[in-house]
Amino acid sequence: MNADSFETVIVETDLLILGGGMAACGAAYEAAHWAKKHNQRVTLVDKAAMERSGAVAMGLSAINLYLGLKNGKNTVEDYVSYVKNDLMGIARKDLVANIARHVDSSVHLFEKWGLPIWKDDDGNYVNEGRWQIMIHGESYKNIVSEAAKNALRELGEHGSYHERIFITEPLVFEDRCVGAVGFSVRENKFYVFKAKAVLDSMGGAVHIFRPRSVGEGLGRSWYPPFNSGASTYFTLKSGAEMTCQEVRFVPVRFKDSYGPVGAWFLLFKSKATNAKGEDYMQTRAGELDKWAPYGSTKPTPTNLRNYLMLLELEEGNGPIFMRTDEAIQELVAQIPDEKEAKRKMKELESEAWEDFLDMTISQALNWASHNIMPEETPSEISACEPYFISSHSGASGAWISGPEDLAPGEHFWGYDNMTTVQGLFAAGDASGASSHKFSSGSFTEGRIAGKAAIAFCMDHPEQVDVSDEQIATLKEQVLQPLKIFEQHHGYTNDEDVNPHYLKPKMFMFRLQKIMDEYAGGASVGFKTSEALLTKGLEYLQFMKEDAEKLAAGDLNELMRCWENVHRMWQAESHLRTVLFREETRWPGYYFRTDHPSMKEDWEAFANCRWAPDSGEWIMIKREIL
Ligand code: SFD
Ligand code: AMP
Repeated sequence: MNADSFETVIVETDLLILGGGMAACGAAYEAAHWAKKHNQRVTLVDKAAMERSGAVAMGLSAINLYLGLKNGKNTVEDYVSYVKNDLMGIARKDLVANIARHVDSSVHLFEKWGLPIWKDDDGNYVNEGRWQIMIHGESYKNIVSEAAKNALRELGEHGSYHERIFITEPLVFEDRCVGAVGFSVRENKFYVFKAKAVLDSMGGAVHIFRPRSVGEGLGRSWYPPFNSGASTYFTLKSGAEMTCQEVRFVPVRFKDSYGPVGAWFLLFKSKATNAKGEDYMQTRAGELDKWAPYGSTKPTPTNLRNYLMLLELEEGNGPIFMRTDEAIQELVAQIPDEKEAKRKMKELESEAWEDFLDMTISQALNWASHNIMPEETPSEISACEPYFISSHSGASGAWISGPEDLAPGEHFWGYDNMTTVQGLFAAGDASGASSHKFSSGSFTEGRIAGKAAIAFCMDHPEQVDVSDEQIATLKEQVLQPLKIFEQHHGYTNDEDVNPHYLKPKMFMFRLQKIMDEYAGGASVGFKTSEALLTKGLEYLQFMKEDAEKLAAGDLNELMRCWENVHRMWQAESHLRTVLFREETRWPGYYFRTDHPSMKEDWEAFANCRWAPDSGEWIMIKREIL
């Protein structure tokens, strides 16, 4: 493929939304409303097709953030303290509260657009847990993306969405983000998007750590393989400050096919036990005292639930089982009438299968192929490899401005959700320290950011132009892997093995090996130390040098090259921040063997910034306000 044949396409807009997931859809929906009023243009760019892109591609079986404020059962404050406890004290209260106070209205919109939400006999939503409601959500993403597209269509020539364009680099001019560049994954086209404000909402990251699924299972993971660290790369390369880069998420899932556990624990009230049938949440409750004050909060923080399970495995008490059989039997036993009990059994069975069919279909296939009937057989669960997803129970992302009415002075700098770089906004998995926003909260945060970004466009009407020279350099850089391949591929018989270059797949394997073995991946029981991290960073520097030699034989491989460069930056910010925080605060996510307990002086945010001028990494400790 000839890199010189690429056409350059320039798109000018006011607000540029990067990504087409939950946050991006929320942003498009809200921004379109304000853009129409103020005659602004909105452009959205997704690497995939919006109707099935991002984490919600397969659908979801619950909406994990709904307060039901109208019913008066919960308050925003309740939610904020739940999130803060779950993250062992590390959360931005202003950001969490801002999402929580607006999220219900987003859920009501989803229902209006056609999302079927479970209802009880009185017409109320069926809660899975205190904050979660059940949905028939196989088509969740189709429904939400259609609404976002319609909102953009309503803007006529001022609104557009571009699919299958992979965003690679930010356009930065004098400390302001003024657009992005990328390429089509279907045609030989290099894209330049020039904008007044840019919203980074390209999700979190997977396949940075070596997955448990290797060999025949390669590519299977809990988190969607399409999200590969673009959000973090984009904000880092723009020079923005990042937060909580050490706070990865290790979900516990049904083993090997990554089926979710929430419905089992919360809706079906199931227990997880070791192989001897002991409920480790009971037998190991004493361990929680070591993690005071968070160990004693209810519910037990996610990472501590993981930790108790990991201790069982360390002592050789595996496998760990989700006791689906006991849970179903117990629910049925509560019904005295035999006929009614039979009906209930059928209902529970169908709900159990739907939970997987709505969002992790392969888990249903796994059950079917192993002759598992959940009402009769328990299933193995296990801790997955780590992911970066701040909208769930992780927290990594950009350090952003809070809302003026809630944020303490230092946490407000003009526009909700703006990063420390002018004109660059972040939402969903791209923004940090506001965990547990989930699908509904990410959409809501997108709305908040979209509205603020339009306000920024109004206040900064000047169109900052980027020089042709800068664009030409970026084009050269982005297409370089194609050139390298073209130049050298004839040198060997096997195009994948060549002394002049390396292919993205091998590059990814190397990154995963470093992260797994040195940064506390699944194969080493999530343990690491200063000595290991320092060695890991050393190896990562070699990788950075070798990244110059990445080669791509076609457009798909070009995308893979850049995905892995993005992953590498996410990995580096993670390694550096785990090293910076000299304590263990989330033992079920990672454990620093050289600093095995929580320290009072680390009840703080660990932030970092990569300085574009000098290439230096700056580590910053910030107070929790
Ligand atoms: O329970 C580029 N989540 C769940 N949330 C719920 O509310 N209920 C559930 O039931 C959930 N479950 C769940 C969840 C996640 C996953 C992976 C599973 C199960 C298996 C969490 C939500 O899904 C999550 O919070 C939101 O989706 C986050 O929204 P956002 O917008 O931050 O990310 P996204 O939706 O993944 O979208 C990312 C977009 O970016 C695009 N993209 N575009 C251009 N250029 C690039 N270089 C790009 N890189 C990525 C993507 O294509 C996508 O459009 S439960 O099991 O936890
Ligand atoms: P999951 O399926 O693990 O992604 O969980 C879905 C939702 O249920 C999230 O809001 C989790 O925080 C919550 N959750 C899962 N397991 C538990 C548990 N054992 N106790 C409390 N909350 C849980």
